[in-house]
Amino acid sequence: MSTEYQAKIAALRERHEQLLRKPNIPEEFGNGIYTRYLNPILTAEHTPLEWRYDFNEKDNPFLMQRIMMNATLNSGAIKWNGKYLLVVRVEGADRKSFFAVAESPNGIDNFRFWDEPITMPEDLIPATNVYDMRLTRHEDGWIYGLFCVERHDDTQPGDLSAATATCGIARTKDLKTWYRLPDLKSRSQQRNVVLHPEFVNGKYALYTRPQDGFIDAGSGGGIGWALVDDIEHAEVKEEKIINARHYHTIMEVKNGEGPHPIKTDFGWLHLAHGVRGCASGLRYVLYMYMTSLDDPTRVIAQPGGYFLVPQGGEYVGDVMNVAFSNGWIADPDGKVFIYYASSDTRMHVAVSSVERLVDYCLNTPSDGFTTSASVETIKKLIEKNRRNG
Ligand code: M1P
Repeated sequence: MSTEYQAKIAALRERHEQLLRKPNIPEEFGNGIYTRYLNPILTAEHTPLEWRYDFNEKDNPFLMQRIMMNATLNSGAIKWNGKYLLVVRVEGADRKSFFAVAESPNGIDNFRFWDEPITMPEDLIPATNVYDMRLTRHEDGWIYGLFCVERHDDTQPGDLSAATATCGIARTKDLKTWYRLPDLKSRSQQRNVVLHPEFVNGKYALYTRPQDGFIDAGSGGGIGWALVDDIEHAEVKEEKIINARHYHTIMEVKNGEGPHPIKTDFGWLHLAHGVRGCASGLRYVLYMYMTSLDDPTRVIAQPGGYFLVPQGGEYVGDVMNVAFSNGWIADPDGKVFIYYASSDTRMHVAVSSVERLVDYCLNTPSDGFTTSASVETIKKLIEKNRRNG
């Protein structure tokens, strides 16, 4: 290898290392609910150079990227051997998403991909695309990954963009070797399906998101709940909507469960996304709600409006105006790391605590669904502050 080529590789590696080691910085003035960190934690540029470059001078004299990466987004999250692990949706320039693990020692920076992407076994009918894994360490002893499986909708042969969304299910003990189970059977298409971490009435419990088409939630109603007898042959037989969409809210068009809920003394904490339409297209924001410990299908609190929205540069990306989360980690000391993607392009972290999130859920006014209800809520707070001097 020529000295010049060696120097070019060294410079490339040095730049990459600098990016991976860049310390993250918390925002100075947050909203009291969580603290956002200013730098994205993962971008396409964070993917290993070995995935993108052929380092053989003879074969790649111009040191070109042979395989380009487009985005790192919607990541499942889990604490594993003391490290903060994300199962990242990496998207190549060819538009195909695949899963790859990135780990950090502290959850906020220094994320590094493992050497190779995950080899996900196929179900009987191979997928065209897979994405958005939700990780659940289930009490049955397995770690499950539930994800969206996209295939062409062959009932519409003339339409090259017609697709179907199904929930893929795989499980692992080490996040390296994955065992694929049959896809979830369901009358409707499904995306954003999440496995509850505990058995409920001796059954596996799923948060579902029934949808009429690949994009349209349509008559789906909202976030559903289904009990499944056998995870190795999972089927949605009965489904009830536990968190419905509502006119003129942040989830008027669609919603979907984020990561699996966090258990607290006061109930299950849920993070979800809501979608509404506006002149510039769809706007994806995050919101929260809580369900009862006795009955995880009963919503006991739901703050009105959004919890987190894209900010500044986060608005811009492949799909503009999107905040999406399918991963968070609650540490034993109560700290919560919320991993979210902006505009289907890059990953970020915001940090909060179980205590704060419970306070947020239980004490933020709910949506009164009309302007006058919102004004009355504001006036009540003003009055309370007057009384407090
Ligand atoms: O592009 C925004 C998001 O759109 C879909 O989410 P939903 O099914 O709720 O509309 C998903 O494709 C998701 O990956 C994507 O981030």
